[in-house]
Amino acid sequence: TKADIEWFCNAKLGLFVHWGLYSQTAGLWNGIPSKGGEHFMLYERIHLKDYAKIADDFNPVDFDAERWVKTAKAAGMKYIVITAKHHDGFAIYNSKCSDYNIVKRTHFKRDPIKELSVACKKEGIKLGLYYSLGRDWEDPDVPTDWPQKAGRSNTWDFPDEDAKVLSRYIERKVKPQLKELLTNYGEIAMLWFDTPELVTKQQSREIRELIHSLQTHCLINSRIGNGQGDYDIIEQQLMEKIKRTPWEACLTMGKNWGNNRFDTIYKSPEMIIRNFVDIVSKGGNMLLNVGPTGKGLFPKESVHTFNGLYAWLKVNGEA
Ligand code: FUL
Repeated sequence: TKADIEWFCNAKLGLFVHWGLYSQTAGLWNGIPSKGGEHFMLYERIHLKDYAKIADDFNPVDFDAERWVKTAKAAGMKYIVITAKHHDGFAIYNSKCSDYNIVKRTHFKRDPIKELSVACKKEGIKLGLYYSLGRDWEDPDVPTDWPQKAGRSNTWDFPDEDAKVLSRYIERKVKPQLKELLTNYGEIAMLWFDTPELVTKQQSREIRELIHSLQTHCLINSRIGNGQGDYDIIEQQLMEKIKRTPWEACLTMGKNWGNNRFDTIYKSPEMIIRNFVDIVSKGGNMLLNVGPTGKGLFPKESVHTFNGLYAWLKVNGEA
């Protein structure tokens, strides 16, 4: 309803967090710079059994949910959206319906989404979850639409495209995982979906209904597909024409979304602030991305930007 989206229309600024197995390798695979950032499993056609081994080393002992949330809050952010599951299919929460997750596969064994939900509640920050809908490189049932749309699915472990049935993946993994995410972590402010191209209108509708049957006030971004979202997304292109409001522009500070040691050029705090002013003046929110390291820390370049953002907001009465 209109009332549900009101907080979002006034939020202006949120923190996007891309964090997963790709944060551990951070651009290096077998000692060689890999192609593709958080998409490197796809770009390098890495077999699932090899990619899954990253979990043996992924032990983010420095992860401190409260510190993350406080940093975001101090920089004027009103909400956080974190990758519960990115395209690689690996969940960074305790999932009962897929063992391919941080609690079952890593020595870390903790549930970051749980810890973040507690910290967000304490600090009065809203928590949203990114969920890769149309891409999942762990699942054998996601068709690729090859060659027009390369990369949607894992064609190297699961080459038989004719055998793939998207609805099987949706019923087996997507819906059960969404149920978990909307049941086990208190109030979820929004679900941030991605890559819905092959999802049918019926499927988008069913997913929307499922979400609202569990949490009536949960917002949904437009990438649930088929016009079933509550707000529009603009990714990295700031001057694009806005089709409708409410809307949100998401941008990275570097080049990739996930932490990458070869990301050397970061947008300056000034550039981020200029973008922020531009977005907000057109009625949007800025969802600014950070890619924490494999140890669970925000890169120093990002912290520098947060500080700059905070200083500007303070001077201008926004913080
Ligand atoms: C894109 C993804 O492919 C990127 O990895 C990132 O998550 C961005 C926000 O959305 O579609």
